[in-house]
Amino acid sequence: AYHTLDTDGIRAFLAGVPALAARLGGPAAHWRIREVSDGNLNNVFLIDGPQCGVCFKQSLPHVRVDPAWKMPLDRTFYEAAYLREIRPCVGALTTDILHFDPDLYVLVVESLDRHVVLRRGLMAGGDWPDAARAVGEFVAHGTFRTSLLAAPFEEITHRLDVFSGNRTLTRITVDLILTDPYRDHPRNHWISPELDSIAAEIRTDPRVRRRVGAMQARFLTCRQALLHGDLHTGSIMVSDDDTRVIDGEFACPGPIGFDCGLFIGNLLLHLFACRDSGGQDRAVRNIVQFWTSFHDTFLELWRTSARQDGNGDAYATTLFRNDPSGLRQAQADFMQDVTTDTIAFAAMEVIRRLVGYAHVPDFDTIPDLAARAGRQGAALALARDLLADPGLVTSIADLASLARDRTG
Ligand code: SR1
Ligand code: MG
Repeated sequence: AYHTLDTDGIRAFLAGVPALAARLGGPAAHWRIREVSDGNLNNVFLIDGPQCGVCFKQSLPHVRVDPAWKMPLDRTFYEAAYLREIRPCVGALTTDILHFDPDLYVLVVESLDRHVVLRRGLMAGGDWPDAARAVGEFVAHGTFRTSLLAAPFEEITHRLDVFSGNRTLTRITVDLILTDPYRDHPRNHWISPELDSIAAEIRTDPRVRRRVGAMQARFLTCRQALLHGDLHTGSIMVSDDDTRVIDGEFACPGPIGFDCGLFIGNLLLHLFACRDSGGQDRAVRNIVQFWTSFHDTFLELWRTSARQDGNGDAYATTLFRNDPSGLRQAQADFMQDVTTDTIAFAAMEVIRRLVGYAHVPDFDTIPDLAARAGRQGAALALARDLLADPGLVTSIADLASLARDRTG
């Protein structure tokens, strides 16, 4: 019997789960309950007890920020499934799942109340020198270990098939990221008329259309690994000495470059929103550090698996046992494909966050609307060029330095 819980309901719910009540400690009446809902979809509360805190998340039967947009409740089921699948792969780079209630679609995880959301921290001018490296490690471990490089196809397809059922949120991704910005749709919006012409150019350029079509097919047909599916800077919590990836409700099988592209796309948005050169330098450094960490960790996992006669069915160890240079070339080819996907998905993330449905607040730090539109237009022009000309940049280092040049 699903119903949306208010603070009294949350208190009663937690008191009724012995392990959670014991974790919080003390009498339930003493628990402090705060709503911290920040994303577009769910209700989120932090509950502090005398001993410990927990984070409570509940699906709503609609989009949180748009109650007229009705939506099935299954997203916390997939987030719980993702945490169960990924936590053994990435350890403390994500949160520990404490409880899932399949009737109320309630997910309870450990509380990160000494952390801040990376996007908000970056907007305030903060610097977390280790965060991008940690996110790269998260993506490398999470994707390698759920790919056919790591285990036989029977095991991997069985694990990925669960997430093929995440149709509600995959539909959101297909519409909001991969389709709507490239057609006339009432969900698309932007404030500044200065963006009209670049938005129109993006829709009418036949080279962009061909590339977007190819990336739609890539997202929907390339079941390379289990993806987080919504890896933007609002899905990352940071403290001085800790980084966690949260909010895995969009988890689905897909191309690894989709996760990398969304993260880099959001760092590009932050770069274009930064007006001081120190902030721009940090944004570029974060892009390069993320990629280096992802790339090096992924390949190290692959090499280790090959040395230990890993039993993945793709790039099977037996093929390369006496051919180390062949393995190195195969790895380079594989990574070039991931790089190409990453650049295209990063461009598509930039576009959808500026002229699609779900915008990002990064540019709100520029109070002058004309100046803001100038920066947004420059980000859109870069994204358009990246999609129109796949040869414009072929490495993430070149992408970061071209973006830096384009910030003026
Ligand atoms: C209706 S959901 C809009 C966006 O919010 C989520 O965080 C995802 O990014 C989704 O595309
Ligand atoms: Mg989210």
